[in-house]
Amino acid sequence: MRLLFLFLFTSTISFAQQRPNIIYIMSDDHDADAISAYNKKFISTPNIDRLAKEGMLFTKNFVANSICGPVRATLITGQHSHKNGMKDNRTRFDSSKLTMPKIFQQNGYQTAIVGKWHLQSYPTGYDYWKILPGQGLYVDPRFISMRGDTTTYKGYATDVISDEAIKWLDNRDMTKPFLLHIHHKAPHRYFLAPLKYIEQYHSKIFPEPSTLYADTAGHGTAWRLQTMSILHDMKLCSDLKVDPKYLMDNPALKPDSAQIAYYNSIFNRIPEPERRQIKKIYEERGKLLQQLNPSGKELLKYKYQWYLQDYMACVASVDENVGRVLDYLDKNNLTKNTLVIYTGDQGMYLGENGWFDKRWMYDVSMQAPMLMRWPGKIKSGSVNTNMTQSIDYAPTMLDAAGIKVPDFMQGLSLVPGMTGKQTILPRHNLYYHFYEFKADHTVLQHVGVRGERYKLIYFYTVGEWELYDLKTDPQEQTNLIRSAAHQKIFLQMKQELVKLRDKYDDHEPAGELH
Ligand code: SGN
Ligand code: CA
Repeated sequence: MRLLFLFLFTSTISFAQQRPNIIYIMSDDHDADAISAYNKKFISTPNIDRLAKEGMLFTKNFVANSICGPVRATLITGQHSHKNGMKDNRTRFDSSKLTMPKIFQQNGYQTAIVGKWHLQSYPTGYDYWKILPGQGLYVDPRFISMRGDTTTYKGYATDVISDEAIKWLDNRDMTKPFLLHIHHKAPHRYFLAPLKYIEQYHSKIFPEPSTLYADTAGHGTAWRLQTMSILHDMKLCSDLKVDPKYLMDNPALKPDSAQIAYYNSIFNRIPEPERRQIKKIYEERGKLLQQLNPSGKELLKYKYQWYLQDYMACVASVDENVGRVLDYLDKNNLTKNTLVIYTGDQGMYLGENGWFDKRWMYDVSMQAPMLMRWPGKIKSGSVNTNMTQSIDYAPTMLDAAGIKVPDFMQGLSLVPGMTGKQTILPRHNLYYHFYEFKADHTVLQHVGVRGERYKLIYFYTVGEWELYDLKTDPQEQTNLIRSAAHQKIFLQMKQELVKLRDKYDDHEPAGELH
């Protein structure tokens, strides 16, 4: 009897070991340019880069609706927003839906999520969860636990999320394979890093994008309506931590009471002595503004540098914490049988067009970083240049675990491409639909299609089309919609768009696209 039990026990373990574990790490607003495996000009991220070195870098990974909650709903459903219902950040995700983590559970996996959730309803399908309420806090973050209570944890968000994820790994049921989601808050706005990284980054000078000083003249209504300009919309006191006292006598820069309150709420959470030390570093910014009183382009020049200094300092901490998780896998003999995926929820403007934030179908915000490591399955140092999309995440994870991908999922499994069995994905155009206009940064609703060479966008509430040639104009500055030479391409792309809308069953806005 004991022998039989031992046999059953060990065979359960070996069966469990055959099925891979999956760790999916997603940071908030982490642009590919802020990962050195993609771009070495801004920051060195040796730990995230390890995934590319030992695995695969996806150079053309895109989202379907460049905004937080919707990407997260797509992650767990494998569906476009109109199908999973989560069209914008204000929607409440219907947690009774069948989702990817639920299917993992049904197939004997242990499932867990720690960090940012942002779907308004509580997670389902996870055996364990600990989530940040809403956007969460950088310092001493609060977490909602499965019991429904909210507890404050001492420390910096990225460290605490990793601590909690590692704690879960330590206490998990070792007989089952696992699916673990680690969702960081950083480097989301208001870009607050730990002291050691603020010290490292506050004096760095970053290269300016060639479109930093671009203006909206000659562009469409959507460009005119957006409120995501670093010069006009990024806040000195909250986003860039300038002490209000340096701005009070300056009529052009004087903060309102809400900004002063925001500044105080950020700094009041930082414990001493760090608070004093961090304030001291940021004093340089206030003094500079007081002495030089820059405006227009000159002010933008400074704001851009300060934005990148703070953003990259947050990324440095994310990278350190990815390293901690990879070390844990090494030390616990888990590296070989674990598929590790790193993504950001979408791209992020780092000064291109003079902007911050995301939302647009332009490549800067539609592209999301994606790196994967799966020893023995993915060849180290490989690069995947197929156009992949957020609808593919769930099918890929299920397929990697040998679980059938349900028909309701709209994406493709990337496993054949990851394991060298397929070089070209059987899909040549990506569909995109953004909805959240009347909220932050006022980017108009749009639908569109991205092909390998051309991109067509339709801002349907104002009836304006944009067509870009991604080969000759990768920064998407010249709208070719009125170019006589491009009318044939316009019609072809329009047909592709109609086809994709049929394929994915999206009928909003109703009627023909004129
Ligand atoms: C907050 C930010 C916005 C950001 C949204 C959505 N403003 O409202 O800049 O676009 O979140 O971000 S802030 O003043 O509160 O920082 S998302 O990543 O959750 O989609
Ligand atoms: Ca985000």
